[in-house]
Amino acid sequence: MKNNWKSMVDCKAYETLTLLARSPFDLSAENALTAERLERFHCKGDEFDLLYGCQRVTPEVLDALQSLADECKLIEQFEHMRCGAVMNCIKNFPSENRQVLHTACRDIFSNSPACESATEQAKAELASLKTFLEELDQGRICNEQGQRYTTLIHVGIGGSDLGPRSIYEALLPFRQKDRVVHFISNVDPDDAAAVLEKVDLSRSLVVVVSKSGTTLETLSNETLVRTAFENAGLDSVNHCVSVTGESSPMDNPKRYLRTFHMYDYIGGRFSSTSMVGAVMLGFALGYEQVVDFLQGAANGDSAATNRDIRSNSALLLALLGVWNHTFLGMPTVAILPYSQALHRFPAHLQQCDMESNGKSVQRNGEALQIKSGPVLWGEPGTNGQHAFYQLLHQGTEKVAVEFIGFRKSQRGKDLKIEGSTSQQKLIANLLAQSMALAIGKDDVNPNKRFPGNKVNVILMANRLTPKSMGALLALYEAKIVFQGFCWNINSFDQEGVQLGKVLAGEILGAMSGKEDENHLTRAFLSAARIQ
Ligand code: G6Q
Repeated sequence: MKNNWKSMVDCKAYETLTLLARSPFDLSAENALTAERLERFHCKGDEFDLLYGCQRVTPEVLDALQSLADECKLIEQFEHMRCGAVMNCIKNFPSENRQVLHTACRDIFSNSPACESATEQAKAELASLKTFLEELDQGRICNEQGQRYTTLIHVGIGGSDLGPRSIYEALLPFRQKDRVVHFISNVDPDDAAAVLEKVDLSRSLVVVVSKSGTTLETLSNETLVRTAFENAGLDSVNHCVSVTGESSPMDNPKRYLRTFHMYDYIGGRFSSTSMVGAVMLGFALGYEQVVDFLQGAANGDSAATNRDIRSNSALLLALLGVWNHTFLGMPTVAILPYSQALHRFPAHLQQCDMESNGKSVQRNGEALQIKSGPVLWGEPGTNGQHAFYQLLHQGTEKVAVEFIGFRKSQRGKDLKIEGSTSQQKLIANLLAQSMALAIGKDDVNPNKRFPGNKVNVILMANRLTPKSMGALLALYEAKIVFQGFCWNINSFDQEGVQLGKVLAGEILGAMSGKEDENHLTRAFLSAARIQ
């Protein structure tokens, strides 16, 4: 990449939007929300429809957002990314300098993939996964007693944990009989101990996932797990597979039964559709379901290349986010899935979004003059309603809300109680919250007044399946990438996590007596009463 993409502040549309933001549409005005508005501000997607009538936008604002997308060449940049341009870089400064090709992992259905070489690598890894899964199914890979493996322990952290874990949780009903996955991520020894206490090691496989093969937490947890195998009289090599970068310290056939590769052009937090997620999902759900998941994501990527913002939900969601954050000054976004299965999805998006767009340097190396990514957080509804929705409705912080819902329940086990099923109650609550946030309610008692005008969107699909999960993941990944392009930041590195790692190393050195304590290390250890 030449690093000469335009920042949105240099666009004509930026001025137009700044002006329009002085008097945004008032959702709380009488009859502001009409059937016509809700129909009109509705973007139909392959899996998810995006309902955005409860945004403070008018056709004029949408036209200006379209101009912004065109002037910033958002689609061209997305296409460049998919084709293998080096976009993970900062001009004139040392940086990771890498391609950004997570989309290649699922671009396996097209006869002309955007980046053929990367897709070939993805296909080769998938073929090797398929063989591995067949060997497991047929019992050709089995334990010391010839029994099949029923449990997988997934060891990894950050991008090597959050996405896969949230997707596994989301797709539990699609699990194969007698297959279960447990995750260990935190270096807190209690995390590993809690998992090791509940599994039958003799029937357990372990997948150690680390792109670098050097992550402290993952290596420590791997050692804890391997020690548990050795203590149980089992050879850990027979039970461990790895997912790692080629020629990393974990790319070692002497230590692992099998190794699957991920490549430096796939960022950790964007790696769920690579072997990072696929090995675990393949074990749990079977190969065909992995293919469905990838198909959903591939369809999502293709849909994200549409230039018309009104027909491209990922791009539209990104631009509405920019409108809310940059122009209307909303500092946070709440992701509120009305689906218990998605209970870890906000945690995954927290990383994917905030590690990508929590930046203050532009791609040209200059300081950013506007705000970059918002704070993201969230919990499933309706639990959240009984927790923090008070602040959404009557607090002083402005929160942009993204609801996610499904017309049908995932497991189909429901009952009509007092005239409605639980799924109907769930959906009724979602729609009611969207409406209440937008229109508000006046009252003579100020404490019972709802100001309204609180922006929200609804992403609505039929049912949470491997395919719709893949689509949802790709939609959010594309949203994050588009926003990074708008703000002219490099969404693909994470230098901000380095300093803490270095200092933790120094403190550990001092604690084990290997390094002299510097005065600050000593002060912190002493204040915390750590010997
Ligand atoms: C994600 C980050 C980070 C990474 C973890 C684990 O984009 O790079 O969260 O995934 O630090 O790294 P390894 O996979 O190298 O162990």
